[in-house]
Amino acid sequence: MHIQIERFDDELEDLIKKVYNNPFRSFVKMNGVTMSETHKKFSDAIENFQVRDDDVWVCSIPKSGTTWTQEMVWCIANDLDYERGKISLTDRFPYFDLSARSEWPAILKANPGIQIRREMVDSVNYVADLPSPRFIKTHLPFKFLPRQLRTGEKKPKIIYIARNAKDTCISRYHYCRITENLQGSFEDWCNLFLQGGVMYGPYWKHVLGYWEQRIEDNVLFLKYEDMKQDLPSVIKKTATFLGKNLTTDQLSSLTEHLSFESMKLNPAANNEDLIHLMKEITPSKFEGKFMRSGKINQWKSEMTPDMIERFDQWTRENLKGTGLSF
Ligand code: PPS
Repeated sequence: MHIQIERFDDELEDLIKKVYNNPFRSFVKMNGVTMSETHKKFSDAIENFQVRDDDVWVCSIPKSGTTWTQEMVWCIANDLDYERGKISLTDRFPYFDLSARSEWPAILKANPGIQIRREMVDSVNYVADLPSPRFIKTHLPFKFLPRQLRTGEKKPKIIYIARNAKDTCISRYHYCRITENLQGSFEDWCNLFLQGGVMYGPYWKHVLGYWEQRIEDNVLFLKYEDMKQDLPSVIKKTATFLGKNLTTDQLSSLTEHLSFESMKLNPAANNEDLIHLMKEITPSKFEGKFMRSGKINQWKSEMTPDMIERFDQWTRENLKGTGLSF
């Protein structure tokens, strides 16, 4: 994939600088997407990554329910092996592009006391070396995926999880406030999100990039809202997609295992260690948990009517004629 770097327009550049006050963050517009500058260093390795047909990929834009989907997929694919599920999800289901999103060597140099794992600095090679079947998380837009995935040369299972844009924006704001020491107001953040200045944005390009792939046999497109509304149905659909059958008892135990309350208390899946690490790297005055609210329609109480209208208008424009709705 040929990487082309362009300038952000001045207004967006200023907003990015205002909102992110993080010495370890530097964003560029790469092939039309807001990406970490670090991505450039890994783009060849990602492009040429050797995909396997028995891989299972969970893809999303951050804060769409990735962790929830990963835990669901892993449990189904591993016949509900809750004992092995006590191993951290980070190990069971590593984050493919983790090293491409942050300047880990600079972070380590500035914070010699912190524990950085190999997959943070070299996630692509780390995942490459794992035995099959590999369970792989990525936030990369479809067009940034390894060539063998994009071209269909290899056909692993790909599960994309999407969430209402307003709730995704809110969830990401709270998360980044804790882990990135965000500056600026919530309104600034929403403006940044709408303008595509939040990493991996523009938001709808990411979602639609995968939505267009849903016709492929190896792609399953899920929505957070459906998981909230009827988790057993989504579990069944995912099990069928993964070629697994669940008994009624298994379905009910997995529904319980994946409830927000259970996952919040599950140290292998609640990402508390991640929040702790990020806070060590970029101290922030804000406190909070990764498993924060787990609700739909948060926007009703968190956004002004004017902001809601702007998001809705933008959503209508972007989804017109696509067949996708939220
Ligand atoms: S990340 O950092 O991109 O991997 O984050 P991601 O996992 O995509 O999204 C985090 C949000 O998902 C919520 N979550 C859940 N909601 C309902 N039920 C369960 N079991 C669950 N697990 C995670 C999590 O709370 C974040 O949403 P918010 O709205 O912030 O609570």
